Amino acid sequence: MKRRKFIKNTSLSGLSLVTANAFAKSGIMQDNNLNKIVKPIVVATWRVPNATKKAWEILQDGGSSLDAVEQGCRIEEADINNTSVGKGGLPDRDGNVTLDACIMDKEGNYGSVVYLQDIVHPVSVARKVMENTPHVMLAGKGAKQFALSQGFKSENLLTESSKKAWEEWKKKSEYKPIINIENHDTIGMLALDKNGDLSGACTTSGLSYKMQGRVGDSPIIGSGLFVDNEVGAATATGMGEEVLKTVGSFLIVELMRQGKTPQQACKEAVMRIVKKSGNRYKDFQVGFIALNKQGEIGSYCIHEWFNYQVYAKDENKNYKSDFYHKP
Ligand code: SD4
Repeated sequence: MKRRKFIKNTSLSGLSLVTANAFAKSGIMQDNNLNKIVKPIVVATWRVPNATKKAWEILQDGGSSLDAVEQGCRIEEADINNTSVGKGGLPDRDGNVTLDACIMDKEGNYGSVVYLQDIVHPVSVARKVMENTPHVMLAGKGAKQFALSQGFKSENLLTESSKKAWEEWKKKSEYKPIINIENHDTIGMLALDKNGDLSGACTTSGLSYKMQGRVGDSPIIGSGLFVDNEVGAATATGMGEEVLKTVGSFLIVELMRQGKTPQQACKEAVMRIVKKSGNRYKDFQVGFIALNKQGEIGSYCIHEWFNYQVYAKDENKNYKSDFYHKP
């Protein structure tokens, strides 16, 4: 499904929209099912019910939040219809599919890969970086070499349809990243397991038709993802350059540490980006989700139609995020 259509479709989801609007008005997640301490729980950016379902099954079985977020993200990485993640992800302007991902556990350990090519599951490579190397981040050729050494298979990630889309884009070849809201659906996933431990992961093919070599916020600790098991976790989607400038996910976790709710913290992080951008925020999207130790969630974005998926209390639901720009 084309991103634009997808966004429009989400806008028409009747009942859930009514519920979501109620949340949007309050600015705080107030679903009666979710306002007590909730665990296990998993929350992810965008509409990814299959990914949260996978994570939920692991959490329900008593599995760790780390396994849950890794396995959940893998669902989207393998889905060739998701054009922003893993196989089927749109390439850079030269036709290379380059992937960024990271993962962070309850102890604050972190693993990340940037500019990884030909490997379907960068989130799992990131986990191997975390667990099997003395480093936290591997890039490009070295990341691929490491992945192969760990048993990952090399395969072409450019599908027929992503190749076609790239060829279509090349006709105009506007040599700047397209920064509208249609090309953002990185998956960022946060989970709290039955033990009350938090983990998070984030995986993306980055902005479509980016310059070759470009890396966004998603694999960068504190920007695309941050987890502090004493406090909470946060993850970002949207224009990575803007998230990087404010180290958005770390900021949200620190704000929660100071007593803000996940919702208040997400809003403040978005507002910082908006303020610093002058008028430019009108041209890009940024969205955050956050989850604290109590299982409370929050979400805020610049433009309408960012949504997020929550699996808690046996229900897998999608919510519309509250947003800043209300023209
Ligand atoms: C990036 N934040 O590479 C990512 C893009 C994104 O859905 O969120 N895409 O900047």
